[in-house]
Amino acid sequence: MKAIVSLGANLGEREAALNTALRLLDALPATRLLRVSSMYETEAVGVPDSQPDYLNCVAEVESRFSPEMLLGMCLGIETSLGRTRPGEKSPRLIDIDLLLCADESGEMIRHDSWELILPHPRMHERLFVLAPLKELFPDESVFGMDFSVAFSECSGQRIKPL
Ligand code: PH2
Ligand code: MG
Ligand code: MG
Repeated sequence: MKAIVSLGANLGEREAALNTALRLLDALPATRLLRVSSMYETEAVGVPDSQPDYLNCVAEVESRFSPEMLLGMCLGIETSLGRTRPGEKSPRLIDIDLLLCADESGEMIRHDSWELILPHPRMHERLFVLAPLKELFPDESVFGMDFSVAFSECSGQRIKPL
């Protein structure tokens, strides 16, 4: 399958954390990194308090694992980079989320379990996801899902390429 992964960090050495996470993703068994967007400095979106800016990027990955298995391995990479979980929306050293997956025929995979919802339910509200995604998919469509309207509707969020 193919997966679109979102990476973010707003604590510590953010750029190093994203680069290490990307390297570890590519080093997972039966998994390889296909493409990575630029990095963007972004305002923290949807958090209750004021937080440091994030560094964000998205990547396209190919994997023989299921979405849930791949997510489990992403969480393992987060832990290996020192991620702790003091609260749900607290600042973090690294966050790796699955946004979208497609099966071997390119068909988008829908999934809804306690651990994982695909497509990611909040991706449409987040310029820090959609701007790097547009870099990889310039026609604003990924796995048959059009994100052009969503992209134009969240254009107010502060974001700048690194
Ligand atoms: N992640 C969140 C909440 N808010 N804001 C930005 N800019 N970037 C993120 O990666 C991010 C966020 C929850 O994971
Ligand atoms: Mg997240
Ligand atoms: Mg996460």
